[in-house]
Amino acid sequence: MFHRPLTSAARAASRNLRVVPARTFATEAPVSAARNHKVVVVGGGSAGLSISHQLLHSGKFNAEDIAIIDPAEWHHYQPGWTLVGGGLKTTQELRRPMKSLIDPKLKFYNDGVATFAPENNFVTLANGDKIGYDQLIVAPGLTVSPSSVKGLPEALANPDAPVSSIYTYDTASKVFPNIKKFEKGTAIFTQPAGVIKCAGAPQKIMWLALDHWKRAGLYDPSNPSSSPININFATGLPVMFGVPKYNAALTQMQKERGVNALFQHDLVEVQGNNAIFARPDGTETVTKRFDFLHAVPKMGSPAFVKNSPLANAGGFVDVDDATTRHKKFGNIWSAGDASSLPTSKTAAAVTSQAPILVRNLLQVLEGKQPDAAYDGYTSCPLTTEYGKVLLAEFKYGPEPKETFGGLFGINQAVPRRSFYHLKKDFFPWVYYTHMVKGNWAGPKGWIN
Ligand code: UQ1
Repeated sequence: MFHRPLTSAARAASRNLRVVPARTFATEAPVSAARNHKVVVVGGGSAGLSISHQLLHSGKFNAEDIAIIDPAEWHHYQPGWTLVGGGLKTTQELRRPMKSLIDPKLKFYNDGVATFAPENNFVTLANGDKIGYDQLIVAPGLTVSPSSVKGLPEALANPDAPVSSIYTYDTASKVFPNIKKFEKGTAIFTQPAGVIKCAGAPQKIMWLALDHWKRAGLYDPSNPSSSPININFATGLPVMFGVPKYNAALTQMQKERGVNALFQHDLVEVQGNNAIFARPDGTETVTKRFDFLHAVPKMGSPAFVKNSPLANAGGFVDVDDATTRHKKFGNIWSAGDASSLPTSKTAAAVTSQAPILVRNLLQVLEGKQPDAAYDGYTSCPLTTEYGKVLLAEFKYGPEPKETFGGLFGINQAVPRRSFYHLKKDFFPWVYYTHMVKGNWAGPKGWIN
């Protein structure tokens, strides 16, 4: 067993973690001894793994100085689920056993977090164990909630219902069979109002499906009204995309391809073949009949974050937009989907956030001020058809920040085959071979 002297913060934490005498609560198991780490990372997703391994590579930590907490058995490459919906990959090939991705020098607690105690520097696991820390990184991601839409869980679970979603592991593999089965009638693709992972994905899957039906002779973009299939994009938002430059390209595409856009239509209920949408004023609802539905549930931060002292009003871990450091607790940090960082939630964003967080945390451990600033970089490689991707890349503003823009006069709002291969082949490869291992900083390339 590895031993090291406790730091003052860890000592303070351990004082608060005294073992409760079993005889006091004869019916309860005794609380196990406290464990302390220099850094505790909540979440073994894209952010948690990148950050843990980048910290480890700094050379400033010994075995088990850093701990990761995550209840999951599997780690999923979620950016690939759009390709699963398009019939190009399987969910099984995109996942890895969580344990296989964690360096043996990191302590892994394969359990969920129940509560935070930021004043006393420990977290309590679902099993009741208390884990103390000097520095805490909170990166548990977003929770996808199919039950946020009435009737949706039942429709998704029914193998005969023409209702599917790329947004969960269990339902992503239903999407392509449904696309293939569909020959006639009204297709609706939805996007909720509110924060979701990868805000471009709800239309990525629509563009792939449109292309499939076009190739099958079931949809003619130049003459949609005489086609057997008609296609609707029902979004809670007022536009196709939140960044003006890419919105212009995608709105033109929507019009040219004969897609009927229903803006500010927020799916609230699925009832048989009817989809019911809320409108912004909150009074009227709109009901649309469908023969094919791709639904995107609402999402939010996990309850143990939302109901904690760490959360802002929206439920996200309340960190500084530039440093990623918590606004109230100086030894707490956050990156990824559960953070309050006001940018689009993607794995690409994590490639930029992780090195900033790591640099700033190491500065603080040395008694210095955080000096690295995140600019809001994020990206959305948006499939517009089989073989083409529009590579939206932007930062706070939102303003474009294109890696290849300007090079040879490339305009990333124009879909390209090379971007498609980045999305389909390069990103999934670099993700598992380098990013989760702490060696990939996205547009900045390899670390070290
Ligand atoms: C990226 O690094 C990455 O992760 C491996 C993605 O996939 C999730 C991306 O979508 C993007 C855009 C990047 C950024 C890297 C480059 C080279 C633009």
